[in-house]
Amino acid sequence: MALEKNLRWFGPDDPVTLSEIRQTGVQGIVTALHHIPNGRVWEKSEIQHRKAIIEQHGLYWHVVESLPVTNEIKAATSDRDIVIENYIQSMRNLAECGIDTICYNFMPVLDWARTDLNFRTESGSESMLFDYPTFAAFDIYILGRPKAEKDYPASIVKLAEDVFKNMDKEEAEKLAYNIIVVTQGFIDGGIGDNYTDYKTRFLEYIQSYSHIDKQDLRNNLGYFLDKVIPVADETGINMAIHADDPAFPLLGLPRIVSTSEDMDWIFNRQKSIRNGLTFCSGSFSTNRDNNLVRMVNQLADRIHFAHLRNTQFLDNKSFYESGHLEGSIDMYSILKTLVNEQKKRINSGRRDHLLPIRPDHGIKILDDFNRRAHPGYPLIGRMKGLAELSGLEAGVTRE
Ligand code: CS2
Ligand code: MN
Repeated sequence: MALEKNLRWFGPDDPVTLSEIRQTGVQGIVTALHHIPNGRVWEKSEIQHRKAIIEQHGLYWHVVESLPVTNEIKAATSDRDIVIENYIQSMRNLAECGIDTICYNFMPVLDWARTDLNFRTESGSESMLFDYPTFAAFDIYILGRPKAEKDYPASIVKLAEDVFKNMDKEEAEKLAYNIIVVTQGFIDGGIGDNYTDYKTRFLEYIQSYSHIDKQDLRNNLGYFLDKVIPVADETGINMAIHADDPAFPLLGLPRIVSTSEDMDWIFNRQKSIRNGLTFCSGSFSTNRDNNLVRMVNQLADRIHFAHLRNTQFLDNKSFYESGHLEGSIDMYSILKTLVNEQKKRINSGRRDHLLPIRPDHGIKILDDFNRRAHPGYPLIGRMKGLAELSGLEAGVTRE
């Protein structure tokens, strides 16, 4: 037995094809019905159609990433019950089609955040960087969020000012466009290219959370879990909440899936094992207070899906994606825990013992420079990550 290997595929519009993915040796595809607007029901016919395409390529689909939890639910607007009803219907439809794992996140407004999508490394490959002062420059000076400077230490505000002064107009606009549009649009249908006034739209979104603090956001997640986890129990679906990326508050908005304490709160709210997580090593690692090895051990029995990648820490909360094995986190110990967890599940007769993993993101290398792919999702770089993780797993298992 081995951990189930997957790659993410963004559907028929993804420049990376299923035949290419098949050649990397993975068993499964992790995907979503990206063409269905957020909050609408995923009809069975649509799910079956997508599943058939994947299976025709000799691949398997049982993990959804993501069934988006929309703003109505996160911010508890008056429409949230309607959207939750739709969510539940999608869960039922997925279960009837044999899909048993749903990854989702509860980050308000912004999913993952990076300030440089073409960060050159020494070897000439390209990675992604989160530079905290640059993010602050975006927030305070480019977006102009009211009172934004209050959310940063004075030293960061000072650095941000310098960053901003050294940028020309075009660079400033590109930074905003990358953060608001380029990294969000393709993920779960955030603000896409269809908005010309994306900065205004983005500020309005942030504004709609002005009355929501950490406890309120937790209550909104709790409300959602109270409705969906009983359905997960009934249908056999594993719900897998994704870690915040980065795992600390941004833009003055609370983040509640960042630490061990957050995970305890979530799992106490609904005790069923179906209420689980997507253990994203790269995301959790960005909070320096997190001890990843301890976390993976504590959370192991609720890990329904794992995203594996490494980060290299820099000063001031900054970091870049350093590949899958190299970097600040101990991937060996993480994989070892996952391999042991799989054994435990098999021995105790747990049916969900496939333990799907995927290399999260990849570094742009070699022929990736001649090909199109979404930021973070180049084929060759991800395949390198997959190979490294698979090799490490083989060693851990043999040992
Ligand atoms: C992903 C996340 O690309 C990525 O960084 O790991 O964006 C993830 O797909 C979502 O947060 C899950 O809802
Ligand atoms: Mn992830």
